[in-house]
Amino acid sequence: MWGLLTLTLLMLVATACGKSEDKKTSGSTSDITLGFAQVGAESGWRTANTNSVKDAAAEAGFDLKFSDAQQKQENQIKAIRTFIQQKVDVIAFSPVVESGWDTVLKEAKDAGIPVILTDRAVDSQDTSLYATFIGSDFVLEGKKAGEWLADQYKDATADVNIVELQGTTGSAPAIDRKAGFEEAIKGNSHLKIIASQTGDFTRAKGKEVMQAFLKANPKIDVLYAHNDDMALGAIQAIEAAGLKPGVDIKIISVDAVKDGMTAASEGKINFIVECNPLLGPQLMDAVRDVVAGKTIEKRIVTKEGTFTSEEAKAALPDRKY
Ligand code: GZL
Repeated sequence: MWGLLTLTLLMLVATACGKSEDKKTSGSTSDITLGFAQVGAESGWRTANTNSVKDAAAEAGFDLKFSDAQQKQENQIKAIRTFIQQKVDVIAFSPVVESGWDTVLKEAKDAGIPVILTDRAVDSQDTSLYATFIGSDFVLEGKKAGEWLADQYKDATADVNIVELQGTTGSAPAIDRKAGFEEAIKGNSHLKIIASQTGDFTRAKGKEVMQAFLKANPKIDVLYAHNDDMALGAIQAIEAAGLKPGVDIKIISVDAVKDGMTAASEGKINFIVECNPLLGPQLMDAVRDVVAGKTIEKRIVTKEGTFTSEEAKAALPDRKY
């Protein structure tokens, strides 16, 4: 009897010691290598997001391998494959578009490397392909934008012509911000989206598409831009056309980065929905937990608010990005 008990105890200790050799369960974080495949550097939001990831990885003492995909899915897939060859401990990325990830995510899974999604989601049906998604609720962001507009025009008796600058085609924020906005305004038949086109989240494209909107539509009352950078580009086009942004054309935007908040404080943007880019600390906590073998929430939502022009003016001095 005692012999069996002793043998069992010895086996338990051996197993524990054996496991402690494997850093994946020992919880030691000093030698964690994280591969991060970033979308690109298309906007002020993206720059703030990249800085947050890099600063938090340095703070955590992780070895960060970082790649910038210049908004191309094939570059992100290449980076993920490189991380797999390098046998990193965890892979994290912000998928530039929702679809086309199953194959490379299966390769990571087969290599035993956990994947964390940050900022944008994928449409993979197999949720075992990633440990968690850390980021905003984009449908809610679109709803907040639409609800503000619906309230502004609740007593409208004539049509209100809206033009929409969409984010990158096929990306989760573009799909969901559009859906949330349309849901929120559908109760008022006067609110009409008369033109909607992608500005790819960039200032240059936002300006170009807004110039085309202005040429094709004699009466534009409202611009809904899926991010501040496109709104700022559109403002240049609106002013070049001799119109006053925020007055002749009401502007609603998403992100609340410093340049957007500055435009809002000047009354050029009327309402901004915040989208928090500072995901670095939450990501490193998730990396630590995954390496330690802990189970984590499948969805970690970031907290964020909204700003009218007045609120943006008050908040601007304290903004971190
Ligand atoms: C949203 C993020 C979007 C921002 C844009 O989480 O993916 O991409 O709204 C950025 O500014 O380019």
